Amino acid sequence: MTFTIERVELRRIAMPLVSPFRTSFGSQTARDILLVRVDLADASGSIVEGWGECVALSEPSYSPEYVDGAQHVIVHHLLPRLMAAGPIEAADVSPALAKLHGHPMAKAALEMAVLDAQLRANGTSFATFLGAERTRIPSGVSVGIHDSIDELLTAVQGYVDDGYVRIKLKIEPGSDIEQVAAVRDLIGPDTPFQVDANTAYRRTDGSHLARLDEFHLLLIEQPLPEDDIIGHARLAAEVETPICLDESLVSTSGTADAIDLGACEIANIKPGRVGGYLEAVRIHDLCVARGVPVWCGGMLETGIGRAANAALAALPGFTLPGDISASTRFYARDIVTDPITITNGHVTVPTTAGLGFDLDRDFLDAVTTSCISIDQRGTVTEL
Ligand code: NPG
Repeated sequence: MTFTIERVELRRIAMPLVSPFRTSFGSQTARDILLVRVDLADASGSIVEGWGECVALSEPSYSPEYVDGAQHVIVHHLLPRLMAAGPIEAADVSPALAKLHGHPMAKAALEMAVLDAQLRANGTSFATFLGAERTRIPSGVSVGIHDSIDELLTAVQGYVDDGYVRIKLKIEPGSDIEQVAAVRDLIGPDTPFQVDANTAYRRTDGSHLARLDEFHLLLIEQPLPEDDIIGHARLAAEVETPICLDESLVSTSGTADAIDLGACEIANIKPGRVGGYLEAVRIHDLCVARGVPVWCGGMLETGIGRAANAALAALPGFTLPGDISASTRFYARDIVTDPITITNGHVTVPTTAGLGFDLDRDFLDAVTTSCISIDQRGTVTEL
């Protein structure tokens, strides 16, 4: 079934974080998030609404995208193409936008909104649509860089008490070996534990990173700059701990190359980074065929993206716990009435029609900072 896009709404929301989140590329205390609402009409003219969440940050610090740029490219470049494409379904979004380079997070948000609307129209859950096999998934937590080891251990202990089954620690030069040793000591030898460098190291850091081997980590995530695939392959040969790529993986073909070169022993899949959930599934399928374990990354999503990620992570190739923590890990209150929670270290995969969330409209309005509407002719109206 295909649909006509009647109207698109771009809404910005301000969401304070419960505690600052520091990575090697910066510290965040709040998220400025772009939400996309599409109103689709089916052949009989019935309208169904769908929502997507753009994971771009305020600044181009994780990748070249940033939220103001994402909004601009959607209004001025992506939507005109999409509206001109005629009746569509979610699978048509990426091909319709393929001539426009880059901007995967903006494209992903549009595809996501169409997918949500389409699934709601069909009364199908995202998990069913994907062929997800599990009803619950293990939940990992991502722990930021802390000023002192005492503060770090207090934070980690809190997450262990919350039940998280896997700890991921952000590292950077000067905040790595000692911190990893202290956390390993606290959580014991059996708790799954991994680190994430967000590109903070250089090729010459191989022998330093090999010092992490003794802590039996699941993986070292993205130690080198995203374009340094050969460097990651060399590092994978030098370090026993498996090398996992995040920022480097932006497409199925690029992931295949990284695997072939020996640079990607484990893959972090983030739908926003690769241009959408449908490309994420293709990367998952490739990794399964190549025997590469995958896990689902997170971008501090609200209940919209968190619900969709939980369904994606229920696919069989996601054999490692993902960064799909409870909504309360980052937000005191979510914009959905059914926020993701964890029970015995696991998240229940949503089963409702659509991507699997129900908006809390009053709270959504309360956190909205701006809202525009775009009609089929491209006319923009401030709401
Ligand atoms: O649980 O949503 C989460 C956060 C997981 O650490 C996390 N994300 O580099 O993977 C990352 C990091 C990130 C967050 C990157 C926000 C970019 C933006």
